[in-house]
Amino acid sequence: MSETNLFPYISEFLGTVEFQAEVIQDGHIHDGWYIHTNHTTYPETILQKVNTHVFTDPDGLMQNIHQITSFLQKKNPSQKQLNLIPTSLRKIYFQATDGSVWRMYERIPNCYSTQITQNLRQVYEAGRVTGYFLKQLQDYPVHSLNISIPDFHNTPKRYQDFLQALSAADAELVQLVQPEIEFLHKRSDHFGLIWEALYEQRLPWRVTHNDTKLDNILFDLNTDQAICLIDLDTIMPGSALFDFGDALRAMGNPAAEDEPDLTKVEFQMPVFEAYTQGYLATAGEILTEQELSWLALSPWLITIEIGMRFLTDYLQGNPYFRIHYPMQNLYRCRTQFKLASDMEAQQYLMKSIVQKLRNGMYSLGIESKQES
Ligand code: GN1
Ligand code: MG
Repeated sequence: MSETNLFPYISEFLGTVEFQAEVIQDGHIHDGWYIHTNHTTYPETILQKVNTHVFTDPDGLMQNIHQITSFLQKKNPSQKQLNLIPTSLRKIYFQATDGSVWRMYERIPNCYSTQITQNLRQVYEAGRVTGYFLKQLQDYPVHSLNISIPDFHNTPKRYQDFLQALSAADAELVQLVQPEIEFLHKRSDHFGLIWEALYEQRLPWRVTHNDTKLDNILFDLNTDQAICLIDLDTIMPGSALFDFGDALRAMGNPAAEDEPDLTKVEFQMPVFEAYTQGYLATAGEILTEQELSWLALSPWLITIEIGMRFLTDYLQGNPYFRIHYPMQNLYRCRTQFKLASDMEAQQYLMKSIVQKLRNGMYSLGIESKQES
């Protein structure tokens, strides 16, 4: 969409302003632009056109974002975070006559996000801010949230979707992905682990972000401290383990998510340690025994789940994740399966790192709550 075509949407939020728009390249789901304007209160903003094929209840989604950001703002007014800019009719989003849904956020100044981990300090910070998010929302009425994407981290359901895509796919494609198919079949008995524990109340329902990869965290340009989580679309009831696992599958990889050369993709144990340390520093005191005991396991399950989603999309002709070249979703899947294999090989070490950090936590007087 060209700049001039954005004017009607921008003016819904900011009135008549002069502006320049810069396309945001890195989201897989929505269209987005940085908007620079001569507006006195909101000179720097982010405009997004919500993908209503993925988010079929945009109103429910926007209510979640509004409620959660307002709640967080009240809890800690000094914490910088994403804030929605209302329309001139005081609505939290704008729905155009063609049905398209638009929203605008204030852009937080002097910060950056990155796709690839630059140092362990940054990783620690990412863990700390994600644990803080969990902790700040521990008394939010979790089941009042709308379900923006049903079954988002329902791994057994994702496996069923994969099997369905497989049975409908071209024989040639199926041939090409034989190793990936086998990889999934071999591990499928374990896919229900977290989801079933949640439903059986062995794990607590929590407000979770559900997309905690590194590029969804803002860092302060001057201090490198993590400021807040962004991309709040998938905030829903879930398990803390979804967020912990998803973060590590993304941060533990020193290469790109679609790196075709798998020798460059290797799960980084120092990243696991630094992230866990940061996460426990904020969330450690509220996690249950069951959550703590699965910290080493959750990155493995979530990594497989997301790899499986990329593979399903590839088999279906890529209707979901935005691609820039035909093989991209298959390459994305392969990096995930490589990371998951590394985690399998290092599961024992991962467990012992969690144990060591937990012992440190106790010695600092931060005790975890027992399972409720
Ligand atoms: C998508 O929107 P984005 O690019 O942050 C996806 C996540 C995946 C991620 C993989 C709503 O996230 O679940 O983990 O791509 N979001 C949705 O990079 O499906
Ligand atoms: Mg997203």
